[in-house]
Amino acid sequence: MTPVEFEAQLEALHAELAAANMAPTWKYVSEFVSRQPRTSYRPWLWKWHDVIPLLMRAGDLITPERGAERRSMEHVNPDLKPFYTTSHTIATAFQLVRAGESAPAHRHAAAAIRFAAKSRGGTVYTKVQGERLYMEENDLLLTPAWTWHEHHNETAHDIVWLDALDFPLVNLLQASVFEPGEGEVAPPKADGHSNRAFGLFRPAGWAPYPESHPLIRYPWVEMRQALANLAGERGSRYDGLILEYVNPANSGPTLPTMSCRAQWLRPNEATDAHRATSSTVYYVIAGSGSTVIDGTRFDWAPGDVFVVPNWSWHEHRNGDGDAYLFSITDEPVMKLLGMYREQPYVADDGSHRQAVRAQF
Ligand code: GTQ
Ligand code: FE2
Repeated sequence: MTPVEFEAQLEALHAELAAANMAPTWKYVSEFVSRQPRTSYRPWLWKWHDVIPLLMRAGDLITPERGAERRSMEHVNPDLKPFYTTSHTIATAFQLVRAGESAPAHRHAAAAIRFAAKSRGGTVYTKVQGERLYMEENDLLLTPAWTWHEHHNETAHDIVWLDALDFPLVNLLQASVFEPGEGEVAPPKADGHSNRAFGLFRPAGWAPYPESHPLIRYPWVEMRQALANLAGERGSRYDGLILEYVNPANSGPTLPTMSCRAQWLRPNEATDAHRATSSTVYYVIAGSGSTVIDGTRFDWAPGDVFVVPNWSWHEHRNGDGDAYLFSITDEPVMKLLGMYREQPYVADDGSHRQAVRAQF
């Protein structure tokens, strides 16, 4: 066989394989199993001051009476527009519930968390499986997969919170289910039921401890105090003092698909860079600083939201005050599936911090 004949026969074979819905691994193996994780989207940052005026305009235009089930706005990564998602596994949104409004009960396969970004407290709550979870500012509430949830604001003030859902992952797995609620969706429970019965202490043998997510409200005052108690510690070289919101039933992550964390960056603290196969969305609770992601510096201030894609180098640099970040990561998914990997960053000169090439 001459080289020319060989090429012709190979090309003919490839064409017939394609026609038979087969693909030659010898040609495409690097498409199937790439040498490094491939990330299909870029880091991005949404400024509070750009986004909130839009949410307020929706507050006037979109009302429950006009059939809006929820008044929330998704943070859509410019590279993930067809999916309306923030990272490839997590979608965050800001939701506005005006004074006196409520949003009806529903449940879905996608799990959700709410972080009460702007609340003046009082009778504003999400009812989860019949239990009212009140929202003081910066509290974390959980709506685990397939739990009934409805929102109520009985105060005289508007509330804005951050939603995070795992629907990108649910949709990738083609497992989405949604059910609207009608009438009483779950037997009512007393206020504080979960935290009293299933929090730090549990009934010893005389009442069931069945719920896979017993704790569904995490007050900010307690997280803030827990961080303050660690003031003398160095913390993580990549994140400073960072704590995970734990599921007390199994000491595992907040939810099977999303781990929530809060971190305290002390004045002028600068962390080392690393990357991991997980992706993370951050919400800035307080303070201002920057995060360098793959050589681009993202400056953040209170209320801003930014996404660190999977396998992207990132490090945090705080300003000269205290900073607090809240974050949601898909790390538990990757760990559960045995796909979690991380790598420390080392520059040619041995430094663990990135050179900044561009500024967002
Ligand atoms: O509040 O139940 O941002 O179901 C997206 C889907 C919020 C909610 C979102 C939802 C909700
Ligand atoms: Fe929902």
